[in-house]
Amino acid sequence: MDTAPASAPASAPATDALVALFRRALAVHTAEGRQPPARAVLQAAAEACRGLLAERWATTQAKDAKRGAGQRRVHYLSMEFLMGRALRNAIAALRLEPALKEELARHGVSLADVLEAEPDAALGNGGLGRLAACFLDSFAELGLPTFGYGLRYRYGMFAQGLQDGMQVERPDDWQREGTPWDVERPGIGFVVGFGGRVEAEADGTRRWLPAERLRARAFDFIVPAHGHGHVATLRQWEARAEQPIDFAAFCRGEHAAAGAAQLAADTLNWVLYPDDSTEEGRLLRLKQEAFLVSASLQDLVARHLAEGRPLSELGRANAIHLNDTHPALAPAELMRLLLDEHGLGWDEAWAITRQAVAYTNHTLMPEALETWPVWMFERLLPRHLEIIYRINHAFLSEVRERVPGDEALVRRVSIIDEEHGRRVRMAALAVVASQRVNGVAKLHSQLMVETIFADYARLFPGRFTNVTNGVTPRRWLQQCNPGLSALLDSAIGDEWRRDLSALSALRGKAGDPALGQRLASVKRASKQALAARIQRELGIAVDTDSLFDVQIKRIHEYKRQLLNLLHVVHRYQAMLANPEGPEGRGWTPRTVILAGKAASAYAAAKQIVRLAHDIGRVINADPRLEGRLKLVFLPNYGVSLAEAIIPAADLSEQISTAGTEASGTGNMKFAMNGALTIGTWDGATIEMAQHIGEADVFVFGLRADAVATLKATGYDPRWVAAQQPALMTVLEAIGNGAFSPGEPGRYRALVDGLLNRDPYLLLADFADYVATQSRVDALYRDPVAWNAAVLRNLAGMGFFSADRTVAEYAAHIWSPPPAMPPRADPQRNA
Ligand code: 26V
Repeated sequence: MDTAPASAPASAPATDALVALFRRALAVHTAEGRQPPARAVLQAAAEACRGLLAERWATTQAKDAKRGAGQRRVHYLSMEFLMGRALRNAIAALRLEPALKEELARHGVSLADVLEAEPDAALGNGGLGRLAACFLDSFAELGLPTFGYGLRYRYGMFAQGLQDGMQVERPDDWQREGTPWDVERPGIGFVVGFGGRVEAEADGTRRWLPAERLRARAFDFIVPAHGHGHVATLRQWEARAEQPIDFAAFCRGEHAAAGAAQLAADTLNWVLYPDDSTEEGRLLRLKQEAFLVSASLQDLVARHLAEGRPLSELGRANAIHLNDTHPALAPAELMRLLLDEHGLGWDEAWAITRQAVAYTNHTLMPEALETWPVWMFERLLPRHLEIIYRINHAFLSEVRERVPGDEALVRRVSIIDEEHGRRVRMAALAVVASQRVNGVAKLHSQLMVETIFADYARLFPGRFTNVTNGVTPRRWLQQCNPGLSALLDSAIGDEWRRDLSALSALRGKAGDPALGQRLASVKRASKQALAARIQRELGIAVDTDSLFDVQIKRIHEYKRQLLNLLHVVHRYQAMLANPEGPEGRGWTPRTVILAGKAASAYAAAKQIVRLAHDIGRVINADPRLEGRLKLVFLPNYGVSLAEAIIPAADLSEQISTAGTEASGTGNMKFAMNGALTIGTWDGATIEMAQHIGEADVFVFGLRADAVATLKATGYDPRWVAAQQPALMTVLEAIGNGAFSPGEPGRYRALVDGLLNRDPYLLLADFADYVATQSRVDALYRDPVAWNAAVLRNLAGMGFFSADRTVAEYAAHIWSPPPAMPPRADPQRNA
């Protein structure tokens, strides 16, 4: 891997030049004599940074274009990039903070207010999108030749409001006041077709005549490295109609009809997929995926040719990475470009495609495995469907040859599912076309080849591998937690800022009580800041000496926010029944903090949000608790809210049913910020425990093999509950309306669902969870021991840097394949 810097961080004269640029921009955006509004300052700062970033972008591109045979350019295709805010990262990377602060002081503006004025770029749902954003940061840091490719959604992930505790979704109009970071690329645009028909030419080649043609326009977001001048690019596509206005119709006075084509194009860009509950919604989603893939691959091919490289080298010089199956049309589109636009033969085109493509799976949830009805392909992507049929035909012939006589196997692995009304299985296409397929944590990668991809793993054993996730320590430690970062610098030096594995030096110092005390005071300051925010936004007073117990992530049944709530209700009941606490030792005060969005069509998840609110309302107002238990649901979870919450957490809840959470990445962010983890033996939490030492992680519950056995042998949740009076009391209170007195039956169905089915085994894990929470209480009462455990946690977190993750991808997945054997391939495309 080449990590040679293109240039150093902004030098002193460069900083002066940036400040001058900033002043000029600010003068333009500010009315004479007035204090500039935070938004104008943000705009000016972004403009100043953007100039330097654009220069670095040009230098980076020139260098990457000349890369040798040992290095490929990586194209990371993702429907989601959860970038969050950009200003703090940019000024950290450009070492601009001191100069900017000084400049702002002259205007009486605080940098903190300016940072808060920036809207989040929330173009993602959750972990998968945030991982893509962390990877961009590491792409830049490692100096890899890369392009991230996504869509420029007009509205991001919906904004979550709470009305009477119920989630309401509002559009996230994040571009309302412009997007100061985007660099428009006027020269770059591609036509993407949809629908129409395919004709056979006289020479046997196929010609696609699309009915609709959209133009993809490029907007670049530039991601700086922190240690040097290399940058990464996130190129996001926006759709425009080829003919934005039907002029004749307009002149006839048919104004709406005149704009219909542009409206159709706009619709494609409007929203990030919030749910899949309607057929129109699903069609639009498929169209978005095809648009992303086609524009990105046309861009790739054009750049490859512009670099003066032959098409035969395309797969060796370029990697195409599929972030889950959402861009899994890529192999079909690349085949189409190579066959129909560039005249290659099938075998050569397929060899190139196979060399280039790799795929990461991010979930084993069966409902998340994308399939599309064949009729949708016929309607939108007829040429791609032909190509997929031919890929499938060749693949199934190979299967029949290698495993003769097993037609059941053929049906199971076919890219076309014939049993549910003919559907295209996108994961099958991705697996068949990929050089490598990886999971995102060891357990997940193992379960992946044992369950959803078992047949493919037997057919292609060398294809499957694991790369455990990581997060960028720049955003998730240095920037969100300057207090802890300064403490680390003074305790072990600042090498950890360049190489996170240097955190291991803390292990030898974990027993130092003075260091523990300094750690505790850093934590206290973060908790005070969060408490002030909770007071301001929700009017709830929380005790900053209480244990901050945090679960923040998408709301989903498998993540078991409901198990957390069962514990809260149990604790509430136990505190009332026994005010002196277990064995008269008193109750360890706790503030339980939840945040997360429920998919808009996911009724069960929305009920959990409402229940959290209802329980909080009762508990927070009960004077008998004397403030020793609070439950807070912070609305509108997103990257920036996470950056504020995580440094303040004492305890991180990672309590998914074992075997369901592919990796988790929040778990890593918490541990890097000095929280201890209570968690199941699931996802990357397992590897965290192994790196930290199992004694310093609160592990509980059934493991994945026990979960599978219990389910296979017959799980009876009602029987489990009947054995545990304390659990029964919790369920009865919720089910009988103790937290919803105005509507006692509100949670009856939810409780019945647990007693009758409980597919995520909450009741089976309840007792161990509660017992483990008591162990947490006990350790918290001993600050010296707690702080030592926190330090040992930090010491073990070096492995979970996205820099390590991306370096593993570069070494094992994106390394150049051997040269292709020369092939005589007279066959043209067919
Ligand atoms: C989920 C949803 C839910 C709402 C509707 C739209 C939509 C679209 C896509 C998905 C896919 C979820 C896949 C995902 O985010 N997986 C997460 O990936 C993380 C990064 O690898 C990993 O840490 C998490 O464990 C895994 O859940």
